[in-house]
Amino acid sequence: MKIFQHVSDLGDLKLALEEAKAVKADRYQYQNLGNNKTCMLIFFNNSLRTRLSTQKAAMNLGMNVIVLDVNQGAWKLETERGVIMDGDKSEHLLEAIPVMGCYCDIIGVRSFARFENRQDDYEEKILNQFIKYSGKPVFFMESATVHPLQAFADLITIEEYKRTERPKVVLTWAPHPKALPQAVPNSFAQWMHAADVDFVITHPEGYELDPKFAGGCRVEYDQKKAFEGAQFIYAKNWSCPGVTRPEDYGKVLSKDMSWTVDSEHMSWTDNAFFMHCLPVRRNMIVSDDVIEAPTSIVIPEAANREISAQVVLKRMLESLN
Ligand code: AN0
Ligand code: CP
Repeated sequence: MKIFQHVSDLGDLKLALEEAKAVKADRYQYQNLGNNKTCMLIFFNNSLRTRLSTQKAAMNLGMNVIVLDVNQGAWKLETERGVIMDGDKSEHLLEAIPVMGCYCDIIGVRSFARFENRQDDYEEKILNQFIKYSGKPVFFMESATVHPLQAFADLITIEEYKRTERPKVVLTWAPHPKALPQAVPNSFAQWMHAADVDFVITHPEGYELDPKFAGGCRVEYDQKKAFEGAQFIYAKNWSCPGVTRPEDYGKVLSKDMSWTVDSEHMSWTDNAFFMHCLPVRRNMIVSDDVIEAPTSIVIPEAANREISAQVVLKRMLESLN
């Protein structure tokens, strides 16, 4: 595997889930696979889980790890070609990327949506430059439009906790004070559509996800109806994807607190498990009692980030020549 961006990059999803299970059962069985190989993690944005779980996964495989927070200590980077660099940016991404590629065997990059220009974000302008100019396999650690390591961990978690063969899984929008990217819901929709689950998305009008990711997924605008019979509630805020009104891209269209997942919401479900990728704002997205309930699986979900990262790194190591 040379790129990890979409669910299709894993090939057969059932096989990938079996591999995840095997890795979890003995996460040190490949501890020599990554000997003398270096994993570089580049962060343009903050992180707790991705940073720690991916380092841990790389170490389980015997890799060396280098982490760079671009905004803390590196030169300020220009990303546009043709700019006269007479401002505060000392280096261009077009030199920085191949230089980073010199020092590693595999690169992970986190670079969120900037919300300046929908087309730039949805074309994955930054990550595609890493693919083109680093000369190394690249895995996405939340880009402008996707967060595949999260979605893979989410699917592993659903597999572990499901009580029926084909559980009902609901992705629900919930309110948040600031504009957040669509990467997590985009990937979650893409992965759930590919998985063997009964998947429903619910959100206020105007929050329709891009069909590139959620095409073919069922949308139910009535949150209560969507929750009925659900075995997994996956809450997440996202800002306007700008599908129907491009001028609204990245805007907060609603802060409707009736969408906050509380115990009344959970009572509409089939005793559902509560999931969220974290970090989560309590009593905006989810009430204290729901996230603290025995049916909340946010911590095992986060724990599975180590497993999803390890499967991805293992496959990338196996395809190095
Ligand atoms: C980010 C987001 O919503 O995409 C990261 C989630 C994993 N969340 C925040 O910025 C709070
Ligand atoms: N869920 C997730 O990716 O968390 P971090 O932003 O802390 O890495």
